[in-house]
Amino acid sequence: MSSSTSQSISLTRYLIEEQRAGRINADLRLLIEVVARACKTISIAVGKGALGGVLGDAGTGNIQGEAQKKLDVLSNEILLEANAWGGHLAGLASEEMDNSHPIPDVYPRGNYLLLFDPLDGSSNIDVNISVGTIFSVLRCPDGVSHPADEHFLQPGTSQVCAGYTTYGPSTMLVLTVGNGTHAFTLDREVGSFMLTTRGMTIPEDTKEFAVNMSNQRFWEPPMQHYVSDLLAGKEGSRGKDFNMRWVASMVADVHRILTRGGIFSYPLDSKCAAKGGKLRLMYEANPMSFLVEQAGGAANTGRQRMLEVQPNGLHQRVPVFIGSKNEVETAVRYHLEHDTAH
Ligand code: P6P
Repeated sequence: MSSSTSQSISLTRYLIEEQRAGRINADLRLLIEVVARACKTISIAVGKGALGGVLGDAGTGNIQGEAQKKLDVLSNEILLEANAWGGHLAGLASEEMDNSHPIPDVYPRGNYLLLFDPLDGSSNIDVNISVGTIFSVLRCPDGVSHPADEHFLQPGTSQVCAGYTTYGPSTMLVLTVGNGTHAFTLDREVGSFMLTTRGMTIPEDTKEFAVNMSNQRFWEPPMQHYVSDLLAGKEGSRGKDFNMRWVASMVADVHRILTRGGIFSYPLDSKCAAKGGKLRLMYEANPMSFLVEQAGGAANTGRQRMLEVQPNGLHQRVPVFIGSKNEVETAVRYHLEHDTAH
């Protein structure tokens, strides 16, 4: 749900105005412009589909134990190359790389750390469903010129910027630098991201939930109870009927929620509990949580505010409840009441 739309303001103008207001500096402005430009290149590659010769598996695997799609690898390379020479970064980390990478010594180094999932939801590419790029920006600790993995392990509250690009019917960049969440749509004829929603606002209540129901038998009891009450509809304790959506592409599901409300959950289940969850904290849950909180929503692990989780690993996984504030709080209450009673 948008509070206002703004015409003819490009991403560049928006960032200049944020810098003029003192909310970002020149290096962060350059970082965002560079990432946005890389996402335009990814959008072109994704948009070619079968005609681009980049569908299907790359024949390699990543640290997640997932088969990499050709577009996963290509998107990762596009973001690495785009960010190497600008002098705005000290290092970067990706879902597709085991460890973080410092900026090569041949280039100047900056004060920011960039983390990204270069192509989230890539299992959907071969069936032409929306996918996206998710990114998060942290400050490099003072005095650290060659950051290592541990320098990235900062809680989500330390983010200075977060965003995603969704490659759907239109290509959209959704961004926050801590002053609201704003949506930009790619004008393909001009090649610029144009501000189309200033101040995305998530309704505090919702009748729509997003979860992979096929995992129901593996969920913890509080999640079973919570979803059972959703499914009971107006005859049940919630007193209203709910609708369900599940794209299996976090960017698409979260974008819908930022646009019209809802709750998205990938809870603990007995299949992923040993890993801590399914979704990754540093470059999926944290950036999405920053964007959603800036739009008046909430994000939680079921037992803790997402942005306050102290990371213990670059590829750490967490359970996720994110979206309409009051619905997330309801889901968390089911978990806390269960924990108190047992
Ligand atoms: P499942 C995509 O692989 C992803 O990381 C998220 O984008 C998405 O929400 C989730 O996994 C889908 O998981 O188990 O439904 O395939």
